[in-house]
Amino acid sequence: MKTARFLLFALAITTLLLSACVPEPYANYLARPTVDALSSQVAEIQQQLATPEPRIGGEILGTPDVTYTLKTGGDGHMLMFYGVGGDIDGIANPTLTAEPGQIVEIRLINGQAVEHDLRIDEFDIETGPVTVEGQEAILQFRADEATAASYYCSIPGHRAAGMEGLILIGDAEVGGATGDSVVNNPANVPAPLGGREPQTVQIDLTAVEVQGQLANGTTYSYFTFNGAVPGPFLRVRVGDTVELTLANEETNKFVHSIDLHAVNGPGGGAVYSQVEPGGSKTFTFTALNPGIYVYHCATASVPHHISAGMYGLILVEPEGGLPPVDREFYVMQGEIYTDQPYGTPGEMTHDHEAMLNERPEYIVFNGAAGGLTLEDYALQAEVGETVRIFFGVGGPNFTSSFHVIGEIFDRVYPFGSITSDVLTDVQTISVPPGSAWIVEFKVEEPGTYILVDHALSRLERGLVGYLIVTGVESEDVFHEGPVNP
Ligand SMILES: [Cu+2]
Repeated sequence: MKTARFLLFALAITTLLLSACVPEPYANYLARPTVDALSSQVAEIQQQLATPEPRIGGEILGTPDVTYTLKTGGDGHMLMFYGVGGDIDGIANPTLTAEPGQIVEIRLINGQAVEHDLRIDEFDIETGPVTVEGQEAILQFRADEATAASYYCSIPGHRAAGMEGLILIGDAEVGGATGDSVVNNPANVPAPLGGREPQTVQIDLTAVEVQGQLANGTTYSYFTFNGAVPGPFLRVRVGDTVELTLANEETNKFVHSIDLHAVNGPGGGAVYSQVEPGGSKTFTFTALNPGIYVYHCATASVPHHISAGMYGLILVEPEGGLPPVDREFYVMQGEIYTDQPYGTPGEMTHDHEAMLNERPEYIVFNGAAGGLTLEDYALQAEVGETVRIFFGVGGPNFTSSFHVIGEIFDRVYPFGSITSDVLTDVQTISVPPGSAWIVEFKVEEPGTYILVDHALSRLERGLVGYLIVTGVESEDVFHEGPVNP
C-alpha cells in the first residue's frame, strides 16, 4: 500500500513537471498524450488502492494442480464468466476440466461494479460475494471421482442471465445432455389468406415424442405436434371446412389426440382423434367462429401431455382477414414439471406430483428455457414496422401476464376475439391457460426488447425472449440525458 501511495505521488509530480516544461506551441501536442497516459495509470493505482484483498472461499487445500481464472462480464443483455489466460482465454462460461484427485483452484475476478460470486453445489463451496470491480476471490476443491458439476453465480437472477458453466472431472460426460431443438421459430407464421372464399382445407399433423433440448446441457422427453413447441400455426378462414388428420409415429409410446378450441362439437375433435402409435385418425369440422384459438392434446393425463409440449394455435380469419401488419410472430407459454431442480444438467424426468401441485421447475416460451433469446429464434423487426404477436398459453396451469419490456401494445384483441372492439394502449395482458390474445405495436426505437410474463419470478425459471429491433434511433421518442444534450 505504501509503495502504491508513493507511486501515485511520484506520478502526480511528474505529470505537473511534464506539463510545465514543454514549450509552446508543442505543449498541447506533446504533453496531452503523456498526461493522458499518466492519468490512466493514476486511475489504475487508485483502483488498486480501493480494491479489497482477495476473498478466500472455503478451505485452501494446498498447492493447486490446476488453476483457472474467470472474470465476470456481459455482452449487453447477458451476464457471463469469461476465461482469462490459457486454453479458456476469452471463452464465455468455459468448461473447466481436471483429473480425479487433483486440487483445482478457481480464481474469480469481478469485471463489473456489481456483486457476483461463484458457487458449485456438488462440492458445496462458494467464493462468497465479490462486490467491487477488480475484486478477486479464490476457491479450491478436490473431486475424487469422475463427475460433472455446474459452476454458477448465486446472486439472484445472475444464473438465469447466463452465469453458468460446467466442470468436468475425469471422463465424465461432456456438457450434460443434448437433444433435438424443439423450439418453434416465432417467425413460422403462414401468410395471410387474403380475400379468398371459404374452401375445404386439409391439415396433417403428426404426434412426435422427442428427447429435446430444454436448457443448456439439459434435455426433456417432449410430446409435440410435428416435432415443435408450440405445434404448427394453423391458419384457416371462417366458413372453411377443415379435414384434419392426426398421425401418431410408430416409435411413440403414448396415445395422442387433438382438441381444437376452434371446433364446435364434443371434445373439440378429441373424441374422434385418440390414436395409437403407428395409426392415424381423421375428422372434419366447419370453422364457424373467427378468432385465435388454442389446440392441444386431450389424452390422459391431459396436463402431462400439454406440459410436455402438445399445444399450438389456430387462427380462423374473419372474412377479408386481419388488417395487414409488417411482421407476425407466434409465441406460446407453458410449464414443465421435472423431478430434478431447475438448472440440473442431464435428462430430466416428468414429476407428476409437482404437476398436480402446480409447482413447475421450468416455465418456457416456445418450449425451451430462454429459447427465444437465442440468435436463431429471437423475434426480429425494423424501426417503423408494426409487429403483431399471436400469444397463447398452453399451460397447463399458469395464467400469463404477458408484457414486452419497453413497449406498449397499441392494439389488443382481448381473449383472442377479433369480432369485438380492440383495446388500445395496453401495457400487460392477462392470458389464461387455453386462451390466446393478439397484440400489435409499432416499434419506434432500435434495441433489444424483452418478452416476459410480468410475474417476474418466472424469468428465473427460463421464461424470457427477445425482440431485436434494428434501424435508426429517433431522438424525439427516446434518448439519454437532458432534453437538449
Ligand atoms: Cu398427447
